[in-house]
Amino acid sequence: MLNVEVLTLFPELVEQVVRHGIPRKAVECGALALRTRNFRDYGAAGDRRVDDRTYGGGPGMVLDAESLARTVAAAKAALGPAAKVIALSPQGARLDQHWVRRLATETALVLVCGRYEGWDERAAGLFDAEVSLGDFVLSGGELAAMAMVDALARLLPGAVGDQASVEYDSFSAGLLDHPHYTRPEVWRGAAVPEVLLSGDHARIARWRLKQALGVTWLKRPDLLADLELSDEQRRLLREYIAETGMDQPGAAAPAKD
Ligand code: 9WO
Repeated sequence: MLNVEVLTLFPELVEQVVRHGIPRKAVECGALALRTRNFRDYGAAGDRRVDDRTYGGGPGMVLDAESLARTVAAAKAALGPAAKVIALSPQGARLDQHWVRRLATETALVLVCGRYEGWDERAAGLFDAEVSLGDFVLSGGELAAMAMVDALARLLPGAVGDQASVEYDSFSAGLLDHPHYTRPEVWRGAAVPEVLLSGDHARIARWRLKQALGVTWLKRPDLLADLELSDEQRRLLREYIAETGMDQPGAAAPAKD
């Protein structure tokens, strides 16, 4: 059971994440609880004001440290002192599936969503970690927090009907996903690979692993560099490279004559 509190000026935005799909199922089956807490209910000035002008001048406002600290304290009082406090910001460490897997084993998380130009730097000591989805700026941390909740929800036991589909998913082995096909067998002249129609499950599994290795080699050689491939995986990748006639990571397919 994972308890998540999201601290935000836009609670109704964040609550949307559990209205659909896997996050909704995770809540329904009791694997996930999502609550929001509005900084405005903890305004340090005694009113609903939680932002102030920046020292040093310039445009823009920042969340003041005391309002943020009070909101975090209320969240920790609700969730218990073991709750990890994570801020979403472009300054954070890059979130990846390793991080998501580790966070999914926690019992309580507080996700802090900044707005405006961010928060008073003196409040950053309240965070156990700062996390970023990538090198871009949003108008606030909410969409990043929602993405995190979604990524966490699908790892919680019970949330995904077929747990095998989580295990075999993209990134489960540090690889990109293999290609997928559905009906019809021939679409605009393009046929489904014969092996997928064979009913030979061992052969299909081998083909899929080979494709996953090959696609990762082509599109994300950096991911492959982080892996220790087994002898079998090496052999499959060599086969993929031989079959597709490409011998350089990132190389385009040679022109067919
Ligand atoms: C605003 C800004 C304005 C001019 C130049 C640089 C600037 N940076 C920011 C900024 O970082 N604003 C943040 C808005 C303050 C914290 C919450 N906000 C946020 C979070 N924007 N983007 C994220 C985010 C979070 C996770 N992954 C990617 C982006």
